[in-house]
Amino acid sequence: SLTSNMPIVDIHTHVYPPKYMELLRSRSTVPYVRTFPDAPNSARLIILPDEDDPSTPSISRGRPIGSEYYDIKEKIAFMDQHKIDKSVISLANPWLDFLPADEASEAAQQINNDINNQCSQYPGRLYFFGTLPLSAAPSAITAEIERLTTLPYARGVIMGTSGLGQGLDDKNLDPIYATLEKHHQLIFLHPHYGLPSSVYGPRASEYGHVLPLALGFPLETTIAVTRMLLSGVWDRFTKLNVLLAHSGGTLPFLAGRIESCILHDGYLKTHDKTQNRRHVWDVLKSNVFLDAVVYSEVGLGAALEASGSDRLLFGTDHPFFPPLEQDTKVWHSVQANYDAIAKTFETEDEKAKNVLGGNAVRILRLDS
Ligand code: 5CU
Repeated sequence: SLTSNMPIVDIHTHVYPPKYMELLRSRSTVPYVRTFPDAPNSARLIILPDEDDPSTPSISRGRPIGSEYYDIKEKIAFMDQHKIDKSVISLANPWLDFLPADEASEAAQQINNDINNQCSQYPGRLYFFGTLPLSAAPSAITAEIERLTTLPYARGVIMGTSGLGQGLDDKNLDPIYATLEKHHQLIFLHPHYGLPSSVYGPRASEYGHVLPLALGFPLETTIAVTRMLLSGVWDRFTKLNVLLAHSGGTLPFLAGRIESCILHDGYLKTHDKTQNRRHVWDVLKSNVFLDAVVYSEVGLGAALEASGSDRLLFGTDHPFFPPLEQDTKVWHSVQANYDAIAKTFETEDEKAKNVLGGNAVRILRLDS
């Protein structure tokens, strides 16, 4: 808490700063923000690829969006309520993935300046992961990475899994990975696109957002990272650091199976792709950081085993997953992550403190 010597740091906490809200409000295709005639006073945020079905009643389309998404005072109030000393805020999905190439660079600059400005209002309490203009030319993307190093509160970048449009195993990303590696800027890798909606079956609309959020998101992350591994990203960029959302999706749990499938793959063997490669276990312990946003000590245990307690970082996912009951002050989603850490490190106070904040301060240089 604010009084103990080790701060509590939330590294998974989102904002839509004013410039991005302007953009969302100006649009009528996903992603967008709008009100519907039957509820003119409550705006809805429509961001996921399958949320825009016109047959869905407007009161359940997307999710409600209020000032907790863009008013930085509300972020600070949430932090105070939950005993969080520092937050590393990031633009929420889908970032700028959808913008035409000629608009992306300027939008990224404005949004990064906007968020840096939000941080500057609370020195020492707020830092941020920047946004990249991924639809622009690679030179524009690397220019923004370089520019971010001059913004005092920037501590890395947030990215989805689409990369330049073809995923994170795309060789055309090499200059971007090289620039990030050179400047010691980590990638906060976060899902957005999920899985094709056909996997959820014909009754998917009866299940709210559970299947895409609980399973689509983590599997998307797992697949993206496995593609990076298979394409040799970490063989070429041995110092490239990635912070994986939601405790790595299912990567810690499935790492053994991934290694076994590589070992038994005849195609990879005949194409000489299994020699001199770095193993997923090595990458998990050298290049990967995992957030502790998994809501249970079972998942946290897998993350801990895979990457070690010095690579786990507390997060909340605020302002997503608010309590559905009115007037609940402490969010269940946040408490579940606190409880999982407390149970996992019941007898290891130092490690608990590091996961809650010490690791973030060290890895993201939050004391400077
Ligand atoms: O509830 C959701 O849709 C989301 C989302 O889109 N992004 C996120 O980070 N958490 C929850």
